[in-house]
Amino acid sequence: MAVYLGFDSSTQSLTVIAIEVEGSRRRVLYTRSLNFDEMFPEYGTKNGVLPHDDPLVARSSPKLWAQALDTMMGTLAKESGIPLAKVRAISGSGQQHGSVFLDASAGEILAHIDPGTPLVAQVGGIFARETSPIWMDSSTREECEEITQAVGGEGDLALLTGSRAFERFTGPQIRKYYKEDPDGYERTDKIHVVSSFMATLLAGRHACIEPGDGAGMNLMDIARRRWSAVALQATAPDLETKLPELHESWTIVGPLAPYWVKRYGFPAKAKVVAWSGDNPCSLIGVGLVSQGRIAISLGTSSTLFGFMPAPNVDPTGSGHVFGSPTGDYMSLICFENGSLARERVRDEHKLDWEGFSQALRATPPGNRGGILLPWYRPEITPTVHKPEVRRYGLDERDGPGNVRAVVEAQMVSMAIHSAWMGVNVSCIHATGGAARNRDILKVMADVMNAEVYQFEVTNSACLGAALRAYHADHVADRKKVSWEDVTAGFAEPVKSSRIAPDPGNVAVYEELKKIYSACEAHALRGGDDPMPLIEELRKRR
Ligand code: XUL
Repeated sequence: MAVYLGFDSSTQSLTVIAIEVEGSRRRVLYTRSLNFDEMFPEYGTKNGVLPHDDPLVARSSPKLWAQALDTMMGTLAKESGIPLAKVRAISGSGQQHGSVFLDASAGEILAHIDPGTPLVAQVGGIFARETSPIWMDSSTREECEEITQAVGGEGDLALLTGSRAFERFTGPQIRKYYKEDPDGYERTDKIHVVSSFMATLLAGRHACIEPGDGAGMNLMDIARRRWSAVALQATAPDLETKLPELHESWTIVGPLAPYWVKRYGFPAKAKVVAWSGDNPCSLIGVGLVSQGRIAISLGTSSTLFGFMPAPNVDPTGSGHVFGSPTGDYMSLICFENGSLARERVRDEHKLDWEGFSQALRATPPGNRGGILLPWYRPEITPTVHKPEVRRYGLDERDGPGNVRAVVEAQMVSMAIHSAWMGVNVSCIHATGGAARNRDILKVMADVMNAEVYQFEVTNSACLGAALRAYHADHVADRKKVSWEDVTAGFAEPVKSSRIAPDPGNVAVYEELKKIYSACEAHALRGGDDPMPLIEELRKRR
C-alpha cells in the first residue's frame, strides 16, 4: 500500500488530503482544513487577506502560510492516524499568481532548519519582502501597460505568454515592487510563486516553478515552456537570475527535508513533487485529462476551465492559457467576485446557507428580469477596477430576489465570457466549496444548458495535488502510468449527482443573457439603458 499527500494552500485556508492506492483499490484516508483567520489570528488577516487602505491592494503573509504548513504536518503526524511510513510522495496546489520574495540567506537557512524549533521561528529572516501580493490584487494597471508596450502590444504578449497583461499576474506585481522598492528588489535573491514557495519549505531547497503556475506570471513562453527573455526584460532588470528554474509538473524537487523527518516522523525517502497552481491541480482533480468537458470551480474565485491540447489564446483578451500538469494545456477564465460576493448577499439579508438555498427555491428562474452586477470587489472578468454593485429592476431590500440575482449574475457572466472558448458544453464538472449546494448547481445547469455533476471530494485542487504526487512517484520509478489510470476511482463524477437542464428555464436564460450583457454594457461602456428590455421580459413571462 502507498500513501500520497496533497496540500492546497488557498486564499483562506490550508487543506490536506491523504489518499491510499493499492492497485485498483483507492480511497481517501484523511482530509483536514485549517482556516487562516481562525487558526492564526495573530497575522490579522480577513478572509486570508491583510487589511490595506487601498481597495486595489491585496496581500497576505508568507509566514502565515509557513506556519500553517508546520501545524498541518504536526496534525498529520499526531492526529490523523494515517500510516506515516507509507507516505511515498507529497505535492500541493497554491493560490495562483501570488509571489514570495526571498533574500540570499534563504538557501542556507532552509537547508539547515533545526527540528527542535518551530519552522516560523527560523525562517522569519529569509524574506526580502514581508508580505506577498496575491491574486486579488489589482493595483498594477500602470505596470501592465508598461509591460504590454515593451513587448509590442496586448496581442503579442498574449501569444507569447498565454495571456495579455493582468493586474494579478506575477510579472506586473514584480515590476511594481521593483519600481516602489528598488532596494528590496535588489536584495531579492529568489522570487517564488505560492506553490513553489511551499514546495521549497518541504524540500529545504529552492523548488522549481512548473508550467501550470509559470503561465500565470506573464513571464513564460507558453509554447516553449521556458522563461521568455523578452517578457523578463520588459518586467524588471536581472529577473532571469531571480526566478527559480522552470521544469515539468512531475519534477521531483528532492526528498523531504530532515526537519519534517526528525520533528514529525515522516519517512526520509518521501519525495517532494513540484507544486502547481490550484486551477491546474483542479483540472486533474476533476478528471479533465482529455478534451471535451469543462469544469466550474466555485471557491473564493469562480473559475471555468478545460483541457486544451495546444495553446490557443483567447482573442477577446479575458481568458488565459495555462500549462496543464499533464504536459498539455488548459484554458481558464477567472471571476474574482465568487464566494465572498455570495457571502455578502447572504449576510446583508441575515440568512444562513439553508436560508440562501430556500431563497433560490422560492424565486423563479430569470428573477423576473431583476439583475445584480455583483462587483463587491474589483472584478477580473469583465475588467472592473472600481468596486461597484448595481441593480436593474431589483429592490435592494428584496432578500430572495438578491440571492437569486447574485447566483444568476455569476452563472450568466461565466456563460457570456466563455463563448470565445468555442466549446459546445454539454457536461460540467462542478467543484469547490459551493458545488455542494445543488440549488446553485441547478442555476448553473439551466444557464449553461448542460448537465452538471458533483464529486465526492469538493476540494479538487487538493485531490489533484495528491494524484499528481502519485503520478510523479511512478514516473520517477520509471513505471508506466497513464493519466486515465491516475484519476480512475478518484476524480470521477458521482453518476447519481447529475443535474439536468430544464428546456423552459434554458429559454428564459437565453433572454436573460442578452439583458445581462446590456446591463454590463450600460455600467461599463455607457451603453443604452437596459430597463426597456427588462420591462419587455416582464410583460411576456
Ligand atoms: C486564477 C486565479 C484564482 C486563484 C485562486 O487565475 O487568479 O482562481 O488561483 O486561488
